[in-house]
Amino acid sequence: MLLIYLLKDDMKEQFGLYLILTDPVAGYEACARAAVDCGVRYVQLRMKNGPHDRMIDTAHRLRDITGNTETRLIINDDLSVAIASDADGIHLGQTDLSISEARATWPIAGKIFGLSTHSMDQAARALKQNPDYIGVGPVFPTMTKTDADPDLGAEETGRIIRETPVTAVAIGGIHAGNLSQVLEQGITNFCVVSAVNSSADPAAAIRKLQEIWKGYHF
Ligand code: 3NM
Repeated sequence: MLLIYLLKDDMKEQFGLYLILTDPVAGYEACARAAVDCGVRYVQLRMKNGPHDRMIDTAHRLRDITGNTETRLIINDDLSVAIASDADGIHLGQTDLSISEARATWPIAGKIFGLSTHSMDQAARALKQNPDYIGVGPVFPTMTKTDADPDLGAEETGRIIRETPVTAVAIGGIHAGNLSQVLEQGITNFCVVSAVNSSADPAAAIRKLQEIWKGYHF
């Protein structure tokens, strides 16, 4: 039994902060550079509105910044942008194309396919699609996602993530003031938008979150 749990945990990446970039006050490039400098493992480009050309252009610029670094670039939703910029992966929502469709369209070894989930049931069903990781949320109320599902709370998010045998990332309403509540549930990976994007000094905002995380993972 212990071995099964050890093997399950082996499949899970432990990286702490996963940063989504949406309209950062400091600008996309400054924010991506801060993430690279702080050793953030994942940066996702999530531009919901705006011309496709601008998204492709921004993705290319972020690719230049993250290329040959430890930081992986993930594109939200739009597979054509992920392919055009040779990103490291794509993040899909429950109503986007399926992971198997995305893998079939982008059959390059090593690309990362992530999926959002919003309940224990969705997380369990997501596993059938064999994602590289799942998002679980919203943990807390969020102003960033207008059509967010009801918040799960830290405890239920923890229960879902502990039950999930693939890498999972908690998301939604997480900031320096409540991150401890998330980490206390044994959750290792967490994602933020506004906690960093709203800061004029993204490196400082990132480091603050990383310091809190280090208090639980030394
Ligand atoms: N996805 P903030 S919540 C992009 O529940 C996103 O899947 C969510 O932004 C989900 O950190 C969310 O500013 C918004 O609350 C997260």
